[in-house]
Amino acid sequence: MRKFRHLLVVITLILFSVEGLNPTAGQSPNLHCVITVEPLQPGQVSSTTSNRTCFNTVAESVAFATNNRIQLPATASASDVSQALRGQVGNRSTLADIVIGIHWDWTNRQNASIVWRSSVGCGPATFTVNDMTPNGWNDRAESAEGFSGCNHFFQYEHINLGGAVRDCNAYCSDLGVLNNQVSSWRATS
Ligand SMILES: [Ca+2]
Ligand SMILES: [Ca+2]
Repeated sequence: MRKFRHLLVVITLILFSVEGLNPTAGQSPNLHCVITVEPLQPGQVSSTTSNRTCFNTVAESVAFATNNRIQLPATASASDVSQALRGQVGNRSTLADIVIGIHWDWTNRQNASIVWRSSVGCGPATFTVNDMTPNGWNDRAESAEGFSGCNHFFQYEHINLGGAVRDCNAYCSDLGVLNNQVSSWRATS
């Protein structure tokens, strides 16, 4: 029994020390995540998505998302980020480093975010994520922005592009009745 207790203590210490590696642990860490999304292929109902990689600041998440093409100070605001992304060059890359859209937890690009990136922008490609639950973003977004030719960033109330829909065009500062309701999305040129 004592051995088990020791084991538990060791496991707990390991978990705490991993958390302790995070320099800003305790200050809402890892709020800003990046997911790679593949272009929708013929016959697919949803794009293939990667696991999330998360950071403490949106400057870090965007640097990661763009393979360091866009590097901003840690204090960069969400609108600084948006402006930098609007100026990103090209819409096709050998790397999955093109940001195609961002969802924000609150209105006006505030609080946590999820950055969607790919190797190509909209036009050459379209994107559909038919269920945001595995990405941790079901019924969460309150603002949304499309980039890289994704001029129609559709937000849907339910999974599988169901229920009410809103086309954000380039940007929805406030998803209105769809606040904390969005469960799937589609991006096209
Ligand atoms: Ca929210
Ligand atoms: Ca929903």
